[in-house]
Amino acid sequence: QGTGDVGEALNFTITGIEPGAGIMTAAENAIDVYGLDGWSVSASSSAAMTQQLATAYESEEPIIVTGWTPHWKFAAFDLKYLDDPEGVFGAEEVIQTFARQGLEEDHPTAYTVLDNFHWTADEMGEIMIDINDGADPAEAAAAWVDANAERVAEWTDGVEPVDGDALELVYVAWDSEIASTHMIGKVLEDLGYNVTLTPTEATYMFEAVANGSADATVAAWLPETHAHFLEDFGDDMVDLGVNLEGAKIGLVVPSYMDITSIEDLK
Ligand code: PBE
Repeated sequence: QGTGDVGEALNFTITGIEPGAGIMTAAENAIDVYGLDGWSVSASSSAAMTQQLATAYESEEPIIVTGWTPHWKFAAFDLKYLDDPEGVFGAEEVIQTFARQGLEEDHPTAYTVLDNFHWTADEMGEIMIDINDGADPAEAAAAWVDANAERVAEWTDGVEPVDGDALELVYVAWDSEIASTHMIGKVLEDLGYNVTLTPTEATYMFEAVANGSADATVAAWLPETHAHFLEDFGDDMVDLGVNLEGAKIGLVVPSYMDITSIEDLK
């Protein structure tokens, strides 16, 4: 199959996720930067994207998705990132935690735990894979917290338990963030908080933390993916630092496809 055929076979469409995700903006930029005339990125949802990926994969059909790591799809399917010689999708990303102003004074226990929270892509992957295998996110998170008491103790060591204080974490329903938010939410529940997990769109996630209507998010991808949100809201949030290293975004295809670079889509 010549690379020109890939575009035709795909109707010149990259399978995207939720509008508002940083990776959607990056994919649009890639179309510009690489001069992929006629190509577009279809917006849908993360769940729809992985469904289409699974369907294509089963019949070894071509598909290009907006993909990211950590994600269970790399465990479930044999996939590869397309090379990005222009660096449109950035290099290595990290995931950061942001709190609302005043959280440290109002809820010092939660603030300390969120500040301490740091784990690996593999650890996040354990929960994601569980959820993809059919576990309820809350149950998968609870099972992981139970099985990883030593890890959790690194974050909770020396903090004072509370008695039912309300706490709200905001996130977007990306698979990675479903896993992390449910996990840290469970840790905070176990310390006595009455935790609400609120799924929303990316802009509102940052806006809610910036205007103080939510307490924190563990779902900020930097330095590239959410840079534009940080410009808008960064000054009004408290940066609690990196909670995961080694994240990445890009265009992802099944390994059986014979293209290797975004340039091959021209
Ligand atoms: N993602 C997952 C998000 C950040 C986390 C890569 C889909 C985004 O593109 O904004």
